[in-house]
Amino acid sequence: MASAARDPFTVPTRRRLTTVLCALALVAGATALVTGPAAPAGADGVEPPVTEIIVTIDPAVTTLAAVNQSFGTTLVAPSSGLADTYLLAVPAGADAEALADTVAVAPGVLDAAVNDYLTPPEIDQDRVYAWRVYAWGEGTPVPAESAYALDAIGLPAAHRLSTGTGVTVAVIDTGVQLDHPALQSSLVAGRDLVQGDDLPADTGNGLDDDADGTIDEGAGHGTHVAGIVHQVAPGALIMPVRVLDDEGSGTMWQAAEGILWAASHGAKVINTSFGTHGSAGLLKTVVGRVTADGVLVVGAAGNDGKDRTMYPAAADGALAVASVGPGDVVSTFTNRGRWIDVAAPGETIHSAFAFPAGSWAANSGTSMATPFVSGEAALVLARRPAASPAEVTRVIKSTAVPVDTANPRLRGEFGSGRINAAAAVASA
Ligand SMILES: [Ca+2]
Ligand SMILES: [Ca+2]
Repeated sequence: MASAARDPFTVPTRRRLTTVLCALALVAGATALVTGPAAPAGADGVEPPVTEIIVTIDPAVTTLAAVNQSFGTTLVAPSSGLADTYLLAVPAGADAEALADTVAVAPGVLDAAVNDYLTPPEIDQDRVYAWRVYAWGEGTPVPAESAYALDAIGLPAAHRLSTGTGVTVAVIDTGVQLDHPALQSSLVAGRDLVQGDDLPADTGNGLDDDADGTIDEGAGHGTHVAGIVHQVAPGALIMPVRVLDDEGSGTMWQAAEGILWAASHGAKVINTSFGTHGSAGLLKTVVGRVTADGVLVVGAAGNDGKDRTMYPAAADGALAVASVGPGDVVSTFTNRGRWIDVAAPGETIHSAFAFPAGSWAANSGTSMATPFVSGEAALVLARRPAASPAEVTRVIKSTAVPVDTANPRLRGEFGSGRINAAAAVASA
């Protein structure tokens, strides 16, 4: 089971979008527990140099042609949803960062930044999480170590009032195993922005493309996240949008395009279990845009174990989600701070997995906590389809349970506290 090696998504050398994944367990048959080979700690991936910049202009002052002429850049693509915003290739040999700084202060340029890499927080080579994988089977019981999560948020009671029927949740991630038996019937058409096609499958190529010593460490992340949304909101539809490759790496532009695509194709909730610690102007703009259009963005807080903002979670309008374990004790890996909105279970979370195909696995991370909140939002929206992102946020936050008592040394660092889906649905 070579698959058991998929590990932490992190943001290695460059400011990649960090996805937050943790430990998964794989059990073959009903008995054998198989743990994959550990990833070599500290082996940072080697990302190719950034060769693109993202530029927004004021068309009353300048033109794209004038920018390209001045700086030797060439158009790669216009934004699919933002006016006057372009992805440009820098001239061969040019330093993208330096060029972005120069372009940013040119007349008529409103913003210019490098098209940085992004990754899920779990893909962090300094933090080795082991996926624990279980073979798929109808009726496979949720392991006891994982059952606390569903109880903590009052899911059985919530499901008596809502299962999320009629609400589409987009999972912007590594794709989803499209024929996974747990998910197949819930999936709607999605988009693969890594390969540029309509099949956002969550697959690996068997190669260590980023030369960090771990093969396809990103693959499986999106399937696991989608499986959590499905457990929380089994009546909701899931829209897979692939912006991260099998090494867990994507770009700011791909993430932004994925969010825009989902919002314009019917998603009411967008799950972003990845992020960047770097300059995220484009992501802030995109979150603002889709929020104004009535779409709620839910984002992982990150797995750095400290007060460190990650985008899109920290963007205005997005719901930032931290992680707690049993008893509402906050996870050692979770990011924290005044910018956090809520916390959700994120330790040893049992969900669908793609390696081997059709399996289940357990993992930990703020990437796992985030889809609990996305699923909760779907439960609320099924009851109140016209609710705005701000109204859904208000319901989720006002019904959350404070965690200060369980974490006295971290008072005020986890927003409104741990979500309570039963209370949220009852008050929706
Ligand atoms: Ca790798
Ligand atoms: Ca690969």
